[in-house]
Amino acid sequence: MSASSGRIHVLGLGNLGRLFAHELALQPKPPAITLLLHRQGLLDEWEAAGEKIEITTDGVVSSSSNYDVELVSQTQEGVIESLIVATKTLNTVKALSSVRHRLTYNSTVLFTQNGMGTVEEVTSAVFPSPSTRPHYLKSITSHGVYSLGPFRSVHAGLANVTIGRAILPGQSDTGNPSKSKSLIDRIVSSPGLAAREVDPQELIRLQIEKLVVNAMINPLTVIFDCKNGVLFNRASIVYLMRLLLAEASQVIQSLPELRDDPEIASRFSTQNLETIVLDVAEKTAQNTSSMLQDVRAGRATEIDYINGYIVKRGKEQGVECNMNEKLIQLVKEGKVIEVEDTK
Ligand code: KPL
Repeated sequence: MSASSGRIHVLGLGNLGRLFAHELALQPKPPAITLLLHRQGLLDEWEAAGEKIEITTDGVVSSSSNYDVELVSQTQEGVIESLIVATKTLNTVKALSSVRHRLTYNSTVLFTQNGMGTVEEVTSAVFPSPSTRPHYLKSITSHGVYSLGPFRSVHAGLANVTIGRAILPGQSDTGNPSKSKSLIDRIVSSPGLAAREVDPQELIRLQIEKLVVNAMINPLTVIFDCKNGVLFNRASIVYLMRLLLAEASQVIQSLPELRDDPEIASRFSTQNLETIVLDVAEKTAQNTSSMLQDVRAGRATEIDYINGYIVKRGKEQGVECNMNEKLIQLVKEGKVIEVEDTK
């Protein structure tokens, strides 16, 4: 058996991929890091950027440069031990398919995406067989990062990362969990990420909370075309959010993976979820939500993995989600609604 090298590969070099790679590279004894670039144009941009990642925090620019880079191809060889996947939700299956042949039962894959359902989708499309499926980790990130151009980002909202083992609904661990410790330790010991590890059940609860926050703030900022902080100053939008939240709360409380959880009724009550959503909207008042940024840039949104996930799981459990379905439709139709009333 070959000895572990500790090398970390990063797939997806948008804001989150840059932040993770950069913070890992700034450790006093950094791991070897390989950036996986999925097209030639990105390699050209990497060279034009001086072969470094630049992150600006509070006006201070820091750069990191000791990376190896590889252009992803089906002929590229070498087992990938630890992979951080930071691609957009919609591109994850395609991106992972391109490195599938380099991942084994002993590899660890960390999913960093927003929304839910990607891990299940990747499992059926890329790793259908449990005997060759890598071990999965999932992280939830509340850092605010936006792009200044290729390989240059601003780390605006200093926040945190939560990481843990991702267990598929109704299943036990995938792959070999004993191999993931070194990646978790690396993430948790990067000061700029402010990361902590939680157990799989708490990870599910936190993922669902984040899903609900994104399912309320993101699409509502799209249809009302406003920043996060303005949204809930309007009584009619608060009312709308309560209807959406009531559906989400009912779906969550019916989920088999949470049904026996003693914390479920209090933690996922409509009232508690509302408190969490309003708190995040206030803390990120100056943000343009990621979904509104996508819409403005003409990109596809992740709504199918956010409100779409709530609707899908609702259908499985016999809970109707008409309001969330309507909201998805409005976002997809690109409708912007004007409101004038205030609280
Ligand atoms: O995660 C976010 C997003 O925009 O995707 C929130 C929390 C809504 C902050 O903008």
